[in-house]
Amino acid sequence: MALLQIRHYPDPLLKQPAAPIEHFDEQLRQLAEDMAETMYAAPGVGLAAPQVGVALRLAVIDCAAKDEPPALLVLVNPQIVTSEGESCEEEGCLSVPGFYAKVDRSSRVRVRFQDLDGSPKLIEAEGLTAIACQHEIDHLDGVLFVDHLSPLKRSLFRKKWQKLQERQQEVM
Ligand code: K1U
Ligand code: ZN
Repeated sequence: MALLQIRHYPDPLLKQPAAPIEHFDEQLRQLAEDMAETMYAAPGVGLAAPQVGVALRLAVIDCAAKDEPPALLVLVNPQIVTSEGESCEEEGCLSVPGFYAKVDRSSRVRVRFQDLDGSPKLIEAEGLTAIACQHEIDHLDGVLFVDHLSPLKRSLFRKKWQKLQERQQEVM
């Protein structure tokens, strides 16, 4: 097991659509395991492979509450097949640390994916798990949550991000 380095905005890999996974081998299993460890350590409720520098369609999600047992979902080649309802909740992103914003999403989704053996699966998700599925699948398509913001909010984000970077340069 290993902790992986999480890439931050504006890393170009975060803007690149990831490639479908075709080989269900030990290397894929190891990547999924390392991504789960990295997500739990961050801590986060999801992580997509491009965030750790791997342009493949793999994501891990665990939205279990602290007092519940872990409920790890490993999604290989996930696709949203149906979306229903509306939600507008505050989101953050491990690749955009320190910035949070409300994002319009569907409140319920059905996601088709493959497991680590390549077997097809279907889940129905709502609440935080539905939001995490949409957030992580966006990462696989090269989309960040800030891309969903209005032009005005996005320009405020860019200014705030620049200031954060400048402040970080000052303390280094
Ligand atoms: O992909 C990522 O950047 C991880 C991100 C996913 C996310 C899913 C749903 C809503 C917002 C963000 C995170 O996990 S950000 C951290 C986070 O939301 C969290 C961390 C600890 C406990 C609970 C939530
Ligand atoms: Zn994210």
